[in-house]
Amino acid sequence: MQRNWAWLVLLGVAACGGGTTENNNGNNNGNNDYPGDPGGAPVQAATVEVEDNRFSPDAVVVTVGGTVTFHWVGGAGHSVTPSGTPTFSPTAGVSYPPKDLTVTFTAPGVYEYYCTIHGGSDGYGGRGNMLGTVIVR
Ligand SMILES: [Cu+2]
Repeated sequence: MQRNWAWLVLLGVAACGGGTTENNNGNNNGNNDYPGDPGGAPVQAATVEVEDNRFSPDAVVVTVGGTVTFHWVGGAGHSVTPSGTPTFSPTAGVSYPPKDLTVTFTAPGVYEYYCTIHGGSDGYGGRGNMLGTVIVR
């Protein structure tokens, strides 16, 4: 009986723990999970490709005052829309290549965003296909 309980605890951790820690960049069909902190040193300037239908990479880490440039490469339309707090600007409505959007992040935080077409129906929290995170530290 003791062993059975241990297995249940392990299963519970596996089922609940992935949402906030894993980074699913290996999923080519979308960013279905919460894009977690990829770790590593923050960079001054990061680029995120806006693809069909994912942000790649779906999580970047930049310095305070650093920039993220979103670069549209997909054939379908995609937006870069902040979700929740903190927010950021400028943003981009549904757009097509050739387009670049550069955002400067002036305060530390975890900035969540999504595509209004391919993200969750209720934004970032819906865990739709196109979710991204900018971590500023
Ligand atoms: Cu999209």
